[in-house]
Amino acid sequence: MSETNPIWFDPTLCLIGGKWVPAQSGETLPLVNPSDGSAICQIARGGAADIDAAVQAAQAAMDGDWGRMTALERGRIITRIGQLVLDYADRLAVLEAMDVGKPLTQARADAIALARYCEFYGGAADKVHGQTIPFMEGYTVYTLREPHGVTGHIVPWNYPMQIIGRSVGAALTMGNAAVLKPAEEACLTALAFAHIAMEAGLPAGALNVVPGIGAEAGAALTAHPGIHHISFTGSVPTGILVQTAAAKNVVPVTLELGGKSPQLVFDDADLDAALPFLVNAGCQNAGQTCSASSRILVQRGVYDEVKRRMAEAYAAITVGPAMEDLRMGPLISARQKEIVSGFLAKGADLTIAAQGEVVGHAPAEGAYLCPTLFADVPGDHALARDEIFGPVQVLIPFDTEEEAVQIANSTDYGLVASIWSRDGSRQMRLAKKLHAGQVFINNYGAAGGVELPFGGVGKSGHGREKGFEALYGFSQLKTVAAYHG
Ligand code: TXE
Repeated sequence: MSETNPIWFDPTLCLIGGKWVPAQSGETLPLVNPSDGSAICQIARGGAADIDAAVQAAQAAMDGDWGRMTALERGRIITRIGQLVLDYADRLAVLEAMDVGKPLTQARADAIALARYCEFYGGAADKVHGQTIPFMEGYTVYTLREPHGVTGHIVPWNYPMQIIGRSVGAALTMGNAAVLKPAEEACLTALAFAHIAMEAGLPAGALNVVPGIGAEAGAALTAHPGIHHISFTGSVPTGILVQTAAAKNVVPVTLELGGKSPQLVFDDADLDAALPFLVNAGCQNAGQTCSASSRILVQRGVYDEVKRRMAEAYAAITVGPAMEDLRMGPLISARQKEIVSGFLAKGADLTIAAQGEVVGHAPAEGAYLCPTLFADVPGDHALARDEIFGPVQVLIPFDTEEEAVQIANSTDYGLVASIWSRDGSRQMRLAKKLHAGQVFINNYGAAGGVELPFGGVGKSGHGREKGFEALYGFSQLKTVAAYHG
């Protein structure tokens, strides 16, 4: 690699059993920079044979040194990976910005979050305890938390570092050996993370990385009989394919499938506090966030003011190349721009309250789109129900608390929700009523909080990641009943 090339490793290789090797087919895929449409580099086009080799290498690690390590030793390695990620944070941020198109500051925040996952999980490794259970006379009964074995991780392109941290980090912490299939659109930081993990002393085979196309490497991973748990983050249709393939091997899955997360703003809300969260939760990462808040439900008494202030904020948003570190970068790809543009066309009958601006010098080949705020949107409109996964938010007016809950709960999804109100009773009441895996009160945490259990209900998926719940999810409970008289 040349000195000016920010990629400090060979991106065309897979990591299998501690060795960096090309795909067995010898084939590669292009990685495209969404800021200008240019080719970044080639990556391996892994296939079923590479996945099979990776699963075997992972199983060998489970049967070898990695499988014999104590929780304390594993925790030290994961913590050391986190420390190295901090050392590499600036370089990781450049890779993520280039690959995903997210502004440099957001990419750096993702690198810090990756480190934070490693710190949190690493520190927790020896604190996941079993129970002793009172039982019949003459017995001692206790539980053990054991790894599943070989875990498969299919990661999307929107937050590669964060999702690898929360999923692979937790799996390794609990002593599983992981096979990671990053997204074909963005996988530089997955490869970088693997290099860093090896540098930190992770034993060979504990982490294996096979880039490739979803229908090839991804499908091979989910169907492989040597996999004992699958963690998937992505779309609903692909999640269904993953769960179906896993069911054939009776393998547990964690699915995180996005959402249509609402923020409920009541007349008594502190609007000064709410405004930045209302806008940012829709615009962060150009709206390509599983927990993006794409629906803003506002009570009539403050509706006009919220609309006016959000419109002002939108008009000030500038969109441009990731390296310029503006408020927003391009979407991940021309394909994603097409998907989001399709939704914008469906909104032709709606009122646009405001749009941001793509800077004039943004390359025409980049996947840029103006962020758009729609006003007065009926709760049953396609733009108010479907996940758009782009910089689009809808404002929906409501009159009563009951109506707000009904609209909030009316989509197929249930990932995150927030309540903006000073009324404590209402906060508690609605926290229970809202269909969501996470409810924020007077704040909103899109993709934040490594300590906070995270996951959805309904079509947002099932299983919980982050926090100690992730460690429970990446382990299985064994009950030991000893009779000693
Ligand atoms: O998702 P896919 P795509 C949603 C979002 C977006 C839409 C399409 O609405 O517009 O999905 O994005 C791998 N077996 N989200 O096409 O197909 C693929 O290689 C196994 C929400 O990128 O779900 C990639 O690694 N794996 C979401 C990963 O699945 C397969 C994040 C995600 O791709 C596979 C991303 C198969 N048959 C998109 N096909 C979120 N929850 O944050 C693909 N893959």
